[in-house]
Amino acid sequence: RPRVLSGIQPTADSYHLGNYLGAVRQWVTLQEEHEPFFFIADLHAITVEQDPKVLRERTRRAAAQLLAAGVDPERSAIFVQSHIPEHAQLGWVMQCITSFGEARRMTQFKDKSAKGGEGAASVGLFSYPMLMAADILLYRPAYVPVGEDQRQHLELTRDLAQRFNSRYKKTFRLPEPYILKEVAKIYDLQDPAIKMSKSASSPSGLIDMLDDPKASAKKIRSAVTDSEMEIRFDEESKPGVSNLLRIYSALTGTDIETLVGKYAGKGYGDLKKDLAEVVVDYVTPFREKTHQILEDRAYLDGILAQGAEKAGVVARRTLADVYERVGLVAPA
Ligand code: AQP
Repeated sequence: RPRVLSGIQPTADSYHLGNYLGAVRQWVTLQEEHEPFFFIADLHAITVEQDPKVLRERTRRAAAQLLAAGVDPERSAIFVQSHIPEHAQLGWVMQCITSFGEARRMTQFKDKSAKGGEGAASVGLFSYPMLMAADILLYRPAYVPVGEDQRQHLELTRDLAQRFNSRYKKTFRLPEPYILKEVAKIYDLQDPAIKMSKSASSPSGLIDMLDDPKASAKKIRSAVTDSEMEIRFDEESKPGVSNLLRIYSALTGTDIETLVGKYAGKGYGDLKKDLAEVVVDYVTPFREKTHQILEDRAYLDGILAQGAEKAGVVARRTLADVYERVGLVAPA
């Protein structure tokens, strides 16, 4: 079975709808036919300052949400990135084969460092894509399910894999991005020109999966649309309505065309009211399940230990190959 690998950062109390639809939901379907490795990216989280107590709590919450979403620990290795030291170790090797210029071209760094100025951003934030390349290449996966915003990092990962393979010896498999067009980018409800994001969205632009469902319903009902009346899918001129249709379609499995037909002659209010109900029905059991899982910390930590054991075997083997190929002397 081909391997899949993906990660998510524990940088919020809850996943938002973009993380969930753009990434995590694909993890659940992919685990059926693949050998999956899914991790909580706590080392990535500390590229910006974190409260240690909150980070620990969020790491467990992130894992609990994966289980609540349907990631099955019997099929998938679910683990915490920092439990596998090879991520940081291979990350260093990746930094050493990346040029400063190509790291500089990463748009996420430009965006994330724009606020405080490049000089204030951490070196870790700058080298984040090289750690991400290591996260991926360690497991030699065939596919990496992510949202559209990660495409550039994945291209860098492929470039680095290729560079390493040709400079030393074929070591890495070139991973393919697995990006579902329909949900690759879920937009902010208040500003449909930007992606739904924990750092850039206002609270009313973002649906948290663990938020009070009533609050989420309200956010859907007050989503920004446009001054026309007609419900149709047109991302250029109707980004707000198109975003709502995408979310509606993804949560119900109804295609957008059918939805447009269903709402012919109806108003934005009808669409929003119905979608608000769909969202409530979707997040309510997810939220309950997550809280239930969080109550049994021993169970959760046990799953993370089991995942780390599985991941560690693969990661150690890859790193040993890499160190040997680079010319590092193995300890006697
Ligand atoms: N709006 C989105 N639509 C579709 N997919 C998305 N992802 C994030 N936002 C959207 C995907 O979610 C996965 C996990 O993301 P992450 O935890 O690594 O954080 P991120 O990519 O940095 O996204 P956030 O949550 O918006 O955080 P900030 O605001 O810090 O950038 C990834 O696969 C991502 O593509």
